[in-house]
Amino acid sequence: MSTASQRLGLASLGRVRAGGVPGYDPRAIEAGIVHLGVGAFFRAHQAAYTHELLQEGHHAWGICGFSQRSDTVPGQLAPQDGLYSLLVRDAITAPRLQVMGALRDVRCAAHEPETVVEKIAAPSVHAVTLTVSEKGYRQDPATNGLRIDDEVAADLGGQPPRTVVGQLVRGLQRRRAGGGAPIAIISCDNLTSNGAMLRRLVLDFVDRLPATERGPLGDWIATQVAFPNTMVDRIVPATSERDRAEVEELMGLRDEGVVVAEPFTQWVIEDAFTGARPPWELAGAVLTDDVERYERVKLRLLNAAHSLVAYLGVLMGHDTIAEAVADERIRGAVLRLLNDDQIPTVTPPPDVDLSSYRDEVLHRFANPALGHRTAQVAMDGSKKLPQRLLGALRQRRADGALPRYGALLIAAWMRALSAERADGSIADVGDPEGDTVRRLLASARNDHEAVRDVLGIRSVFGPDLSGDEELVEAVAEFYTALGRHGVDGALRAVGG
Ligand code: CS2
Repeated sequence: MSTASQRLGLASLGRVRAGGVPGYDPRAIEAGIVHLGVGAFFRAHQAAYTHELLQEGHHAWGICGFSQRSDTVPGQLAPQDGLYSLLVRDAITAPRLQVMGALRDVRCAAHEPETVVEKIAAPSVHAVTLTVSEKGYRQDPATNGLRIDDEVAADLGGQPPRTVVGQLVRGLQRRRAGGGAPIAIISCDNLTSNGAMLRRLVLDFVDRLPATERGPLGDWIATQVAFPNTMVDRIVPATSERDRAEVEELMGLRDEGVVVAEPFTQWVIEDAFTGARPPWELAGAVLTDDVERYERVKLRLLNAAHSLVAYLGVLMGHDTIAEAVADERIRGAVLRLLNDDQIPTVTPPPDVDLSSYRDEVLHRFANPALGHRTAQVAMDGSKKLPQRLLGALRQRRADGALPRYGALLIAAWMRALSAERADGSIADVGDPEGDTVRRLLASARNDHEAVRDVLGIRSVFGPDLSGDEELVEAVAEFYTALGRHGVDGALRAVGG
């Protein structure tokens, strides 16, 4: 039996056997960035861009990162002095390994709400980046404003903040009181106009504060705080124990914080800052006035296709995205979704050719080395579909078209939430609306009624879609076909 390897950390960095190590001294960098949501995507994306800046000598741009509720990532990285490795995998070349040193401090916001506020207020900090997932923002889709649930109400009442928007506002409030240096708040989640949306939620929170507390905070935020829109792209599967073992083998050190990613990476950031900003363009990020068109292309092509591959894959028993997209039936359906229903709704930026983009997306999904699980992409569909599918679907309906593959995607999501496996257990597709959907499905008298009821969930489908009889019919037809004849039967029905 081999003895346990030594843990990755500053003291053991010199012993890294294979892979790159930081060309800078992580102890000597300053944390000019605060990040909320230190999951795998952030560590393989924004932190990797920031690592490149540090390699170039821009030492003011280290990151102080916070998880929201979970101790897992702080528990993995604190004993490693914030160091972790990024393993880039593709089908052809050997995996590439790089130790990242950009994350200088990793904490859990739930345990240290005061530290989050203090860091956002610190004059040495110029940017707050966020990857808190679609549901982390607590947007009310009926109003596009903040959803005032119990936790938001408690944050408004002045408790140490537990919600993302509460943390931002309390941090900004203190920052203004302490001199008011400008700052950028940069959402890096897959949401339409993510910056504008977050700005609105922040101002909504401020508006609800008692007048004595609010003072001129809203005006200051409106002029001094930038909320650039961004488009982020890199496929980052959840890390498995096998990945950690492989890194240990390659590196000769144990790294609990390994993240795995594909080679492709893209970051488009709206060039709308009010103060100093990290020069991420040196690491390949694109700064532009026109993020929206990039973001539309990405959400409506890559993310929508991903969801269809994931739900059909879950229903057909394909464990990974690569396996699912290698199935000609799924691949064919995805191409139809993109060509018929999604591509007609986007106007690409001048440097993007939609057919090449589509083909590249399918090629990226096919990367067999990633082990990206269908169940991971299938998660939280009720929060994802409005962003990636329903906007395009509404646009097609307004043009008089019936997006059949879009309807199939809704039907497949509904089936996946209630899908029985061979052993009779329910497939484990996590979704905040999962219980509601299952309840509605169980109480409906027939599939048509079931679909109408589910499309009546306003927080997902808005006030309009359940009244769209033609759409309800199409979703119901495919939902029935999925239940009776499986994916093959449904694909026959969709194909007409
Ligand atoms: C995926 C995304 O899990 C999902 O819903 O569609 O996380 C996708 O991998 C990224 O957006 C790629 O940039």
